[in-house]
Order: sequence, then C-alpha cells, then structure tokens
Amino acid sequence: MMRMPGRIAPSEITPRELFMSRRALLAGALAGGAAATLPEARADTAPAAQLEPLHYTLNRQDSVSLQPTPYEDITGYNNFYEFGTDKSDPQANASTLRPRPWSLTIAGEAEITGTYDLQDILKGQPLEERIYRFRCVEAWSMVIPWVGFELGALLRRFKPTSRAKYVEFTTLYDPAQMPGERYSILPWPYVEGLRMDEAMHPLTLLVVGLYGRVLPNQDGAPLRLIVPWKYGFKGIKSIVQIRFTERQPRNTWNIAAPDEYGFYANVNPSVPHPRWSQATERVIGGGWFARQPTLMFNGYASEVADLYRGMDLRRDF
Ligand SMILES: Nc1nc2c(c(=O)[nH]1)N[C@H]1C(S)=C(S)[C@@H](COP(=O)(O)O)O[C@H]1N2
Ligand SMILES: [Mo]
Repeated sequence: MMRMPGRIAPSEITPRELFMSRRALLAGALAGGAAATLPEARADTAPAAQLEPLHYTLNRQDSVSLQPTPYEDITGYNNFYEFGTDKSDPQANASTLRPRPWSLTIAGEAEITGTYDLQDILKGQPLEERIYRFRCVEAWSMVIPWVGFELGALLRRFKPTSRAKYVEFTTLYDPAQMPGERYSILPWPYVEGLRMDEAMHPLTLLVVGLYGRVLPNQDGAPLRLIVPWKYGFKGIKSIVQIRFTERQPRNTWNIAAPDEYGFYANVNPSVPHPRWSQATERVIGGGWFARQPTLMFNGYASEVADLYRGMDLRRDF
C-alpha cells in the first residue's frame, strides 16, 4: 500500500537526500537571480529573478514520501489545451506566453477587491515546497515537488464576506499568447471553481514553481492552482482572476462534457469515468506498464474525507 502523506521515515532519506541536494543547488542559484539556471529551452522567458520569491522551505509534514517524477516528464507531458491537445504540445508551444509582468484580479464577495501586480501580491509571502501526488482524470499520475503557498492565506487577506460560498478561477484569455484559444476545442477562457471550505483547506495550494524553479510556462506560469485530492483538471493554470461567489461557479470540463466531468472531481477509484475505469493509474516516468491502484481522494482521505460527509459521491462526482 502507498503511504499516506506524513513524515518521512529515516530509512527513506538516502535517495531523497541526493534529490534534495541537487535542488538546493538550483534554489541557491535562483536566489542569486541567475537566469542561466533555467532550462535552455526556456531562454526566451523572463529571468527567474523577476519572480523573486523562490526562497522556500520544505514542508515535510504535508509531503508524501515518494520519489518525485522526473522533471522532464513533469514539464514534457502536460495538459494545457491553450497550447494544443497533445501531451507534448504545451512544451513545444508555450513560449508565446509572457508570464511576467502579470496582473491578478480579486473580485466578487470580498471587502477588498482590485487588480494587482502579481509581484506585489507575492511580496513577503513565504513559499513552501510540498511533494504531492497528482492524479489526472485520464488515469495517469505523477509525484510533483511544487513550490507555492496556501490559497487560504491569500484569500483571507481580501476579507471574503459571508456571502462568499465559492471561489471561481479564470485563466488568461489572449489568443495571441495562447494560440489554442483560436480554436473552439473548449469554451474559453478556462474556468474552475472550489467550494469555500475546499479553497480554505490547508492542502490547497497556489503554485509558482516546481523542483525549486519558477514554473515553466507549460505547467501554468506564473500562478496555478493545485488541489491534490481532486483530478488534475481542477488545477487551473495561468490564473488572471479569483472571484468570490455566492453560487457554485461552472468549470470548463463540466461545461464541455457534463456527463463525464463534475464540479467536485474528487479522485474516486470506485466511480468510473463513463468511458474508462478509475480503479488504477499509469505511473508517468515509470514506463508504459507501470500501474498502481488509485486511492480514495488520491491518498488524502484522512485529511479531506470530512469535507464530503453526508454527500452522495456517485451523484456529486
Ligand atoms: N488553463 C488550463 N488549465 C489546465 C488545463 C488546461 O487545459 N488549461 N488542463 C488541466 C488538466 S486536464 C490537467 S491534468 C492539469 C495538468 O497539469 P500539468 O500539465 O502541469 O501536469 O492542468 C489542468 N489545468
Ligand atoms: Mo487532466
């Protein structure tokens, strides 16, 4: 059985230490503002130093003790339909995205709203690394060392009112930067939503980096959502707006195919997708035949099952 997220046993430290020390070097270089430490294919993007805060601490408590998927897979096997529908398209095409400077609008049912420069929002915001399981609705999985901070910490700064029951997220709409938006494969811009308690849950992250580096464009630069107990499509990329709402927002995959993708999208091995089983998952980076059982809530049941007590998870899928 897979271990639940928790502390890392001493017996597991040796292979991790190699991994950690490699990343410590990278983090140190980035803190010095050396753009040259970014992968060469990203030389056309702005220097990492412009997104200053890649100083971070590892949050072991909330990390899984699993070997992370190789960087090449995390950044080369993506879903980001704004840049094409093949898994290799985002890496090939996302260099047209300009993630810096970036504006983020906070709107809706909150005492404080407005449009802010992302750098101002991130100023003084401590960053953590958390190694999370990641499960795509297409029945594949990865283990990803994200760098980010709790969404709830940001939301509270804007003082949501008592009418704020949900949070809606919106991706950039700019076909010049995101050429896939010229084609109606999905309704644009991409949108997602969370119930307020899901948004405020301490496992829910806003992510600005992975493997200690600024997020590459194809992974949702400069700011994306990660909700580790939900299918990957909840993890909306390149966010330009966060809006507090009274009513449940729509989400892109639910609009596109409501019988196949719900609002909750909780990882659930016992509720099959109409066209495939969700009982197992392909382990990306482990070869074509590497499969493992899918865990309820992607292994995070002890932390999040309470949020859904009393709900029929077959109906609210
Ligand atoms: N804006 C936007 N966000 C998106 C998507 C997308 O197509 N557009 N795809 C989603 C899906 S289906 C998945 S599995 C994850 C993939 O994240 P990754 O490429 O960083 O692994 O991003 C999600 N966020
Ligand atoms: Mo996905």
